[in-house]
This record gives sequence, structure tokens and C-alpha cells, in this order.
Amino acid sequence: MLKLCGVRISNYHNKVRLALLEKGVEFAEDDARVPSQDAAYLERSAMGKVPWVEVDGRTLTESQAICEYLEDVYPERPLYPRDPWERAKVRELVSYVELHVELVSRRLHKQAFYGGTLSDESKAQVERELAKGLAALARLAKFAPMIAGAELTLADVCAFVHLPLVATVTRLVLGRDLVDELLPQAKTYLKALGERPAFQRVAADRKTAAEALRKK
Ligand SMILES: N[C@@H](CCC(=O)N[C@@H](CS)C(=O)NCC(=O)O)C(=O)O
Repeated sequence: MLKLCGVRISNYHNKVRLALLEKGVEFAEDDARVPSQDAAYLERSAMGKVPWVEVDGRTLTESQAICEYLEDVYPERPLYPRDPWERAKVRELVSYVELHVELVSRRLHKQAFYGGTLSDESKAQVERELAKGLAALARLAKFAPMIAGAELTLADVCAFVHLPLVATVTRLVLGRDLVDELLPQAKTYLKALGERPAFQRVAADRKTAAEALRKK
């Protein structure tokens, strides 16, 4: 059986977990795989990051590669439309959310979560790039009612795990919620998504994992 390895406070781990749950795929989970640069760990995950999956003694990293694999192997409950153009539009949205928004906001994590300090110049640079990425996402997002249109897709899974984290770090470090400012429809959309059972479960488990980490 496929095993998902990582930690439940990771938005990328939760992306894969949510995709598995929405697709109704049976899986095992090792949720104690804290990222590491140890040699043995790097044998499994070459960047020392989470998540990865183990299938028949083999490992696969990178959440997007994993989700595409899941789509190929378990097509019954799809997270992509059938039409090639619409499939590409979903991948386009995933890229905007991850490359132009989440990855940019990640540069604020050092100050938001790890006790570091960023220079005013670095913060201003991130703020500019993030504003550009979110404005671009706002041009593409449909919210009709899902981000790519009528159906739930992997782009919704990504929006759900990444956007709240982006909002939190911008509030903590920049003193403003850039997601709310530049993508105002996100609040109602994310709330409605959060009512779906799998989404509810992943959000609740993320909260439990975050509380456990705070108590350590
Ligand atoms: N592109 C990767 C990103 C994964 C990622 O950044 N994971 C974070 C946790 S959310 C991590 O393992 N960070 C540890 C590190 O950067 O060393 C994916 O999509 O799987």
C-alpha cells in the first residue's frame, strides 16, 4: 500500500494527504518524518524535504509529481477535468499558487516562525513580488464556485493548504493580510471548501499537529 511520509503541519504534506482523501485512495501514513539533512534521510528525500511517498519499496518526492502520479494510477475520482485545455488551466493555477505566491511568501517564514529577522529591504521585496503573484492569481481564479470553475480540482486542494498560510505569514511579518487584500473572494471560498469532510479533517489534524509542536 502507498505510504505518505512527512508531517501534518506541512502544507505540501497536506496537499498530498488531501488529494489522497478526496480521491478515496487507501494509504498508510508516517506523520513523524520531520525534514532532515541526515544522509539516511536524503536517501529517501533528496532535498531532505517532506512529503514523499513510498510505493513498493520505491520513493517519490515533490508534491506535484506525487499528485500527478496519483491521478494516473487512480483516475476514478479525478482531480483534473478531462478536457486537455481545462487540465492545463488547472496546472496553470497550481503553478500560480505555488510558484508566484506560496514560494515567495516562504521567504517570510524565517521571521514568522523561526525567530529570525529580515531586513526592511527583503520584506519590501517579498511584499512587492507577493502582491504581483496574488494580483495575477486574482486575474485567473474563477471562484465559480471552485477556483478553476464548477468542479473541485487539485488547484482547490493547493489553494486550501497554501493560501491560509500565506495570509498568516503576511499578517505576522508585513502587518497586513495580502491574501485578503488582493484576493478578497478567498475568505468565503476557503470557508466553503473547509466544510467538505476531507478538507475539514486535514485542517483539524494540522491544528492538532501545530498545537503538539507548540507544547514541545
Ligand atoms: N516543492 C516541494 C516543497 C516541499 C517543502 O517545501 N516542504 C517543506 C515543509 S512544508 C520542507 O520539507 N522544508 C524543509 C526544508 O526546506 O529543508 C513539494 O512540492 O513537495
